Amino acid sequence: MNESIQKIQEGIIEGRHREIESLVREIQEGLIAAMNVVGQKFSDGEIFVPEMMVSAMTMKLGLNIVKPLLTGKAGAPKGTVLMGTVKGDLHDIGKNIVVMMLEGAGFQVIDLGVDIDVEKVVATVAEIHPQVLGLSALLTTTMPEMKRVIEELRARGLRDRVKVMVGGAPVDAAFAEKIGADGYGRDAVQAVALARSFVGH
Ligand code: B1M
Repeated sequence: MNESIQKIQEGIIEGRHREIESLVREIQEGLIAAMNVVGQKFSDGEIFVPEMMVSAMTMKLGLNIVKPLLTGKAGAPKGTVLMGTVKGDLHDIGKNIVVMMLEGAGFQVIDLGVDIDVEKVVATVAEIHPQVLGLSALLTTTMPEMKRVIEELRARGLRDRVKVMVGGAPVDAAFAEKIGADGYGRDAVQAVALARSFVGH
């Protein structure tokens, strides 16, 4: 068995949570680096959308293999996180990693998927009362949807009932603050830390 996978398994079995986070971060960084190469080739006109899709599908297959390692813990859920990629945006690889890591950390995650409109997000918050709402965006053109969700939560009197965390490659802490989110996760590990801080675990 690959040495890093074996270390991860041992870490999970023995509950060494500090170590596991850095090991999983290494794997994630490896996956993201590969997708960055794909993105660069796309920007340089060396590959086109079909090739980018094949790489994305390949990455998803890889993630499916890693998933059991990331979501192995049992016990009472730490809290509920509602997740989704915003309207107009179909990118879900990063969101799916965040979902897996949150599940692995003991959260119950309701994943609305991609291209989720504001109304759907807000209606689901009203219905299931999650402690945390996580929004992902990969396109600069779809980032404003995050602000719309927050504004709509405010308009319906729901803003104080849920912590909002945002993430995705073009998003940063300054943007999160500007739109009135409660936090920004640079990667899945930070997203888990943030969700934990929101629910007090
Ligand atoms: Co698209 N795409 N894409 N794409 N794509 C980018 C994002 C792009 C940067 C490529 C480029 O030009 N270099 C560019 C955006 C430019 C911009 O907005 N300025 C781009 C474009 C232009 C497009 C299209 C418009 C192309 C076209 O059709 N002409 C189109 C748009 C479709 C749409 O969404 N409406 C499009 C389509 C696609 C595919 C469908 C082919 C495919 C997506 C498949 C899928 O997701 N199921 C795809 C892909 C694969 C990419 C790249 C190559 C890789 C994205 C990725 O999966 N990264 C991307 C280039 C790049 O980023 N290098 C690109 C790996 C992933 C693990 O990282 O998503 O950042 P990431 O997630 C991280 C963190 O950001 C964070 O944690 C994750 C794990 O560490 N995170 C969160 C993410 N969400 C979080 C939420 C949190 C917290 C942390 O809290 C809630």
